[in-house]
Amino acid sequence: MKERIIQKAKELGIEKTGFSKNSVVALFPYFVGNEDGNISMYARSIDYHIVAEEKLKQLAEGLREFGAETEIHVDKGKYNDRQAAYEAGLGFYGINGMLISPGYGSYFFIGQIIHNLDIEPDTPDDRECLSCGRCERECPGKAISGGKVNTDKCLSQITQKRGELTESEQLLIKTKGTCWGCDICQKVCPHNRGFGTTAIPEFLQDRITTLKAEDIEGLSNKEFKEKYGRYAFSWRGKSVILRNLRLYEEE
Ligand code: B12
Repeated sequence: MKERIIQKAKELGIEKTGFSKNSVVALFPYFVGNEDGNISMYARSIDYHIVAEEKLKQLAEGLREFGAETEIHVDKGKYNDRQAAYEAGLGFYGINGMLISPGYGSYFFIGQIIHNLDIEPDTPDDRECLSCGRCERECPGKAISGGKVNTDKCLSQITQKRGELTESEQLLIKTKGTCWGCDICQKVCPHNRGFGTTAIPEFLQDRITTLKAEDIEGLSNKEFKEKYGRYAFSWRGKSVILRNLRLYEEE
């Protein structure tokens, strides 16, 4: 059964599939090479929720042929996607909190199909992070320490926060020039070297790498959703991104 599921996943363009206790876990690599921009790399193409859910829907049909009940989850609050992928043998933890998978580094999304079939789980990958400490040293908010990420200090989290930012938070956005997310702990990571670009076509198309305040300030919320609603940077709405852009465009 495992082999048939893995084979079906491959036909759908999913190269890495693993099995945790109650889910089929799939990885969706998104690295497209080095490009400049002020949007984090994960949010530059059509939203990964849409892309992964579509592929997992088709894979779930295959599981239902074995009589399974299935539920698809990509990035949903109560499910720990990294833990599921770790248990399914698809990667190991970096000290930056990221799950790292040989061949993809940490530039991949994780999706799961929860099911009720009796499938033997895979074994976790016992490789380890080099623990070189570059991510700790280079993290703009000094959020990484002792293999844990303090999310309050994580720049990705700060760019996504609603409302008023503290002065030090504003300074971080200003100096790093990001309007959404942060890639620094991944960019400096030696595990993220020496592999090719993603083969998932949706991640290569319609890319937006940079936003300017003038692109969005004249738009109503509805127009913003119409123009950018298919991108993962849009879920917080227009005002959060505009606030971030204005912080460093004012200079
Ligand atoms: C909330 C959230 C955020 C928050 C908080 C992140 C955080 N570090 O907790 C914010 C907005 C900051 C964020 C940022 C990012 N996120 Co996010 N996020 C999530 C979400 C929705 C939940 C994460 C969570 O709270 N998990 C619960 C905690 C307890 O688990 P954890 O984060 O894995 O931390 C534990 C492990 O690291 C474990 N651990 C550490 N070392 C070891 C070693 C061993 C051996 C073991 C067993 C365990 C272990 O200990 C930690 C505490 O228990 C998940 C999707 C999901 N539903 O799982 C995506 C997810 C984790 N995010 C993802 C991504 C891509 C990002 C960003 C790269 C986006 C960006 N470029 O800005 C950054 C990365 C920041 C970072 N260094 O972690 C991907 C990660 C893919 C990957 N390769 O790891 C996920 C899985 C989404 C997805 N489905 O693809 N994220």
